[in-house]
Amino acid sequence: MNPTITAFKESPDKGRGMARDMRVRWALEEVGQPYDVRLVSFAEMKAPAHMALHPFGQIPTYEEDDLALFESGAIVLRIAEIHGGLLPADEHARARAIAWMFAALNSVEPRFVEIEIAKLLERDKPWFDARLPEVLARARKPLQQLSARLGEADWLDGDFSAGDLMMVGVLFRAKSSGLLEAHPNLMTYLARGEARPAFQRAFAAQLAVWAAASGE
Ligand code: GTB
Repeated sequence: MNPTITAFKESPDKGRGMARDMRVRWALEEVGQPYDVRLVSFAEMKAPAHMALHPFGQIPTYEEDDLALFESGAIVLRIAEIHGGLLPADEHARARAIAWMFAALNSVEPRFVEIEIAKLLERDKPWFDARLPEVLARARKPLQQLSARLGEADWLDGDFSAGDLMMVGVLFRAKSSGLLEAHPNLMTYLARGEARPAFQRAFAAQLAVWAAASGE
């Protein structure tokens, strides 16, 4: 049986691929695992059936036989562990690829989520204009460091891995911040990830959901 993931019935990003089902779809596409998608509304996400799968009432979730998972990082790791192609065979290289997954999720993504939250929810606060530069500065730092580490390499540590999938997934969401342009090597790295056929298939699949829902 195919695994089933959940995604927004109507994504607020209108199919721009910003929601975190995108990285799960991408991982499934990279390993060639067909999957089913259950689309959920915001109300359905908070209803008991979905809350039993996801304690925070969010997407994505992942069901494979009697295993149910939440958290995009844990889901991508599971996919990478049971299929070939996303984690190196060498034990140390594998551990390093997993470290890059954690780095993407813990050291880079939160800084950009902070920017999104500030712009979305704090614009009307009297301190917004003073705070935003601080928030942006905090996001610039890990980008500088990531750029320095990547250098002119194609991928973060040898061949493309789940670490790159997660990092590119995070940078893809960070594009709208306008902070990536300062680092041409990160822009190239991002473009290299986006050009992968599996990324393209994942993107098209999530866009098709929006197109069907909106009639666009
Ligand atoms: N840490 C979790 C993970 O990595 O899986 C975070 C999951 C999460 O944030 N899910 C969001 C969600 O379900 C969707 S991805 N939100 C609904 C809710 O909390 O009620 C975050 C997201 C949502 C929308 C946009 N957008 O429209 O641009 C971008 C990103």
